[in-house]
Amino acid sequence: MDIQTLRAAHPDHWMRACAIRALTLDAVAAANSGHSGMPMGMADVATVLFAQHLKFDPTAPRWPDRDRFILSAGHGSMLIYSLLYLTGYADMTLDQIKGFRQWGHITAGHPEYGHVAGVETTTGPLGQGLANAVGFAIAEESLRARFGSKITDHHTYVIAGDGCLMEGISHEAIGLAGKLALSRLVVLWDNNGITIDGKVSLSDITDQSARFAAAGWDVFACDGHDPVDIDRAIVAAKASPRPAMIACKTHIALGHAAQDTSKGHGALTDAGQMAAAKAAYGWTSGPFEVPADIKRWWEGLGAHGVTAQAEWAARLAAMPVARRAEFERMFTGAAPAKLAATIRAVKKQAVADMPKLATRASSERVLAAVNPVMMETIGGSADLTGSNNTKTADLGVFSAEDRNGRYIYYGIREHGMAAAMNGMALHGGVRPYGGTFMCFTDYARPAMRLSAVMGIPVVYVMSHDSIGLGEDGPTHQPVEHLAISRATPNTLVIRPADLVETAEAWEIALTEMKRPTVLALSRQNLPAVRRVHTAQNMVAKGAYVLAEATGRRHVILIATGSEVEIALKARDVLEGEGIGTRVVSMPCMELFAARDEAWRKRVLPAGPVRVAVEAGVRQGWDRWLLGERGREAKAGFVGMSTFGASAPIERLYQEFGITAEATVATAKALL
Ligand SMILES: Cc1ncc(C[n+]2csc(CCOP(=O)(O)OP(=O)(O)O)c2C)c(N)n1
Ligand SMILES: [Mg+2]
Repeated sequence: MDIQTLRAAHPDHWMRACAIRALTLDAVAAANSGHSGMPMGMADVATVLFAQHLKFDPTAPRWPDRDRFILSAGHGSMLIYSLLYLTGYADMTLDQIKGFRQWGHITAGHPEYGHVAGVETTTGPLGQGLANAVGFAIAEESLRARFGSKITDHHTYVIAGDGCLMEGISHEAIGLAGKLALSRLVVLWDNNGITIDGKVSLSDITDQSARFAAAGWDVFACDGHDPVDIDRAIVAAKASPRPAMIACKTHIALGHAAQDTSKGHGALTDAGQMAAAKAAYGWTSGPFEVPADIKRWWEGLGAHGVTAQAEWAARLAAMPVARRAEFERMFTGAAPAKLAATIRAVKKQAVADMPKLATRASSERVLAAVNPVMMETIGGSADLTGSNNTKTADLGVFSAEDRNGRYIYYGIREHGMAAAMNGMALHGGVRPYGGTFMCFTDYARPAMRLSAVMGIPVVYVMSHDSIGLGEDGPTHQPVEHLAISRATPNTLVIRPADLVETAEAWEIALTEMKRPTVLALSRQNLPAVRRVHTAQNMVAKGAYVLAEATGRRHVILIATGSEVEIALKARDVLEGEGIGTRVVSMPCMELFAARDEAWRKRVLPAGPVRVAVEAGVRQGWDRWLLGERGREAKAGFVGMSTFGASAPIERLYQEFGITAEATVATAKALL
């Protein structure tokens, strides 16, 4: 690659793009860590995108109708930090650039949502950003259909690297986007042929363009260092009626001694080589210095956005008051006022009917009441709609033909579904929930973890939550999955026992603003255990006394979900033998832990024998069994310590010893 030819062909563009390259070199050198090559290689593409296409307003970074720019190749974080600094996002000061990757700075190693406006999603785990973008584009289509293009009319641009495209999640994301014909989605592939281990050809010979085309995308290509060619490709990609991928042929670490090698991927800190690269660029400014005329040009780019934002705000203001209020509410993420009354009505009816229902079916009943009053919900399932009970009659199906539908057939794409839901939640204005079997949280987990890292309220509807699913056997029976979900910080795991608890669980999930919720739901029918109506949300307390001991309290049985029924039966037996027994329902450990000590002590007083009953592994339970003044000698656990087996449910509970008899025996042995 002849740098001098590039410089001469488009001298102004060249220096503007080199501002990104120089800042990247300086910041990575100062941090003595990071990734220089990707921003240096994609600087031209990013410059053209920001200058000629991206609709953004640095003074209103949360403007709902901005274009979304997603750096899926998150290791190249200095690319987005440079862009935000250059265009004048207030938070992205030069000090932040200088403090790249240091404690207390918003310029984290990989871009993190919430640190700085302009970073739309947390990236770094390769492929996630690309899959998030599918959700962003779905949210845009959905809101445009419902509120019109005067209010919602924007694109989602993604920069993805070879790594993003090699990751399995890309397959799910690309397939989903192709089927849904998400024409506002434009992926700019940093086609540099290099990854960490060496050339891409060491490990991959996929024809990426053919792959995208096969999934229903339009595919374009450009010279990723020629601003005219880049612009031509982006113009074409935007005009295409299908999602578009542009293969941008680039040189990693352009102009550096490490150009076109895997060395160029990482931190380029050699002072001599840095100086040589800058000399080749014609960049004479000192470290972290950007010539005033170049900085001014970058800052001027936002001006179009300022105007567009003001015009948009005027259109919003002109909307009928109620519709406008609804749009604004949906973007705050706050639930509609009607939700509380809707949940209360479901609970009242449940206590009147006392239905024997699987909690997955209870969940469907709740959704049938909630979806009509909460227009922002977008439901879906990874090809288990009938099993997860996620589709209610009113939703309609979101498709290329009907953008008004609010149900998504994600196909067998758990990971892609979870990442798309993250994108939807991040886009704002919609509230996604999606289902699969609890066991396949494993398939969705990298994206579920990112919901938690980012603190976004995605709802995971995970049915078939134990050996209680029966004949499908141990491959489908979750055992460790409750523990894994509970081990994930900033995640609510709720395992309701009946329709009332399920309604309360949904109320929590749909009013939560900063955490994902995992709803663990049973396949098998369960009796109603809440027999008296309370307006209060008892699940929100985490754990509560469901049945009190008569007389002196010798035993406390603590159970969740489908095992609450077993605990209640065990209580009957123990009480019959004169052993006073309390049953505590503990649908959500995280919420219980967050309650004050007084409440926790009231529910779990020190003294009695404690036995937990849950058809999962013990991990996670010891705080409630041994801590808070429990004692080893007085604590027992009835649950799973192996994988399950294939058999009818009754036999499985017998064989694995999760029964009222086993619970009674465990308790008595500890008395
Ligand atoms: C899921 C995941 N696996 C591995 C990594 C570690 N990693 C970071 S960048 C990278 C190579 C990516 O290659 P490419 O996307 O081509 O980036 P380039 O070298 O071109 O900048 C790897 C393996 C990661 N960040 N995420
Ligand atoms: Mg690469």
